[in-house]
Amino acid sequence: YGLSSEHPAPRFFRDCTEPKKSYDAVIIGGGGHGLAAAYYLAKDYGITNVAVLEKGYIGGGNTGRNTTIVRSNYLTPEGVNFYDASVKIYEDLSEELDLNLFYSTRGHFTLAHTESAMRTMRWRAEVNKHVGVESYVVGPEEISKACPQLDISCSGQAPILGALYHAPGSVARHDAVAWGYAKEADRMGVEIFQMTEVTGIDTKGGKVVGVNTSKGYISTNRVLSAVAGFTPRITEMVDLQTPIVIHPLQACVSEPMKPWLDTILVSGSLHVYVSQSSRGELVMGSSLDPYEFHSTRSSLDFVEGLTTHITDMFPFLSNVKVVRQWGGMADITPDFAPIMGKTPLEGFYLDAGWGTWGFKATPISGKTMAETIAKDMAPDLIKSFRLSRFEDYELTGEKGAASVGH
Ligand code: FAD
Ligand code: PYC
Repeated sequence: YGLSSEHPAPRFFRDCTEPKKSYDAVIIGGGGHGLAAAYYLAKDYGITNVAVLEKGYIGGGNTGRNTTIVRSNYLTPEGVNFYDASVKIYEDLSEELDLNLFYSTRGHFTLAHTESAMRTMRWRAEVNKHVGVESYVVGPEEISKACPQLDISCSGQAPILGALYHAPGSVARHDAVAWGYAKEADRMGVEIFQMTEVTGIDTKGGKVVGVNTSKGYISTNRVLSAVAGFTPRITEMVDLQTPIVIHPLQACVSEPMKPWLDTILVSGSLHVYVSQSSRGELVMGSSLDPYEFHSTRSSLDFVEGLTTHITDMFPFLSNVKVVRQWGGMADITPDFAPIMGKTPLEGFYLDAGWGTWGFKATPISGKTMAETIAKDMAPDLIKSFRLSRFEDYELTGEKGAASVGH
């Protein structure tokens, strides 16, 4: 890009408005996953005649609503391997995308307040160690050393017995991840269309042949759906059944404070988690709302429940203000693992079921979905996430590692 008035330098990516008549691949959804898939299609496979169609603005879905925890301390060896591959990409991603993602390794504690929770922590620690990921069980003294501000008795409500400590646990600037992938995909020729909604998928003889959009018809024989909480609306367009249900997940931030919280803390029993962002806000969330609901509204009930438990852990925060709260639409699967790969419809690829856990997977999901599209075959790393596992009764049970309560 030049800097002349005819070719002004774009801030991050070109402002594409009129889609072409046809593309080699169309990606529905300009969240982190769709943009990462576009980036790796271009970078790893030289497939650049690609359109990313986003009905709102890029990163405006769950990517820009999440609480940015990146970790690989999962429960199944398949899950640990997959998320570990993502953590490894994240560690060098600012350099790769030439954009500061504020990736910050903090160490992640999953607190256990009961003996049964301790058992799950030991189980996860052993699976993690077996796969080569740095996680181990620690006692209250080690937790206090890492976070002296934490009341280990939780105001007498639920004394902490120990925790799963995961050294690589990190946080990042969520929307920068979407911007970085968009910027680099655009540089390689991918076209990104904001305010462009896919309204239908055209098929012929069991194959994808195009998409209808708010900006007209586009022909293509490869379509990736990467729309998280909107997945049922897209799968409905091609009569594809999945077991995904949508539940709201809410979060909030406090007013900014000087840095004091170095670690990421999660309490499954109190249903809360907290970290401090690079601009000083406490980033906090709790469990899924217990009902199916397609909405991004946030509630008083949420923030009251959350702050009650956060002040059990940190009584001195009782006068600190919550300054923003919001909701996202989490696409939940029965086994709390994603759905990735090919589908029975030729040329229709699915990246979904990211529920409350997909931000950390953005790089590796992009990379593996790009490979699936380029080769029309899913790599081994994501085979246990295939859609057909539900009819084969071969679930990949990750509920015990899902972080927030369910
Ligand atoms: P999205 O970012 O939602 O992008 C999908 C895009 O598709 C949207 O921008 C949407 O507008 C677009 N779209 C939908 N339908 C259409 C259409 N018909 N046409 C065109 N565009 C369309 N995960 C973690 O790993 N760590 C966390 O700490 C964490 N915390 C979370 C906290 C909250 C409050 C929430 C809600 C989620 C959290 N998650 C977390 C989960 C994570 O946010 C998601 O799994 C992840 O962001 C999904 O990314 P995505 O790119 O697939 O989807
Ligand atoms: O997956 O670590 C996670 C997470 C934390 C909060 C929501 N998801």
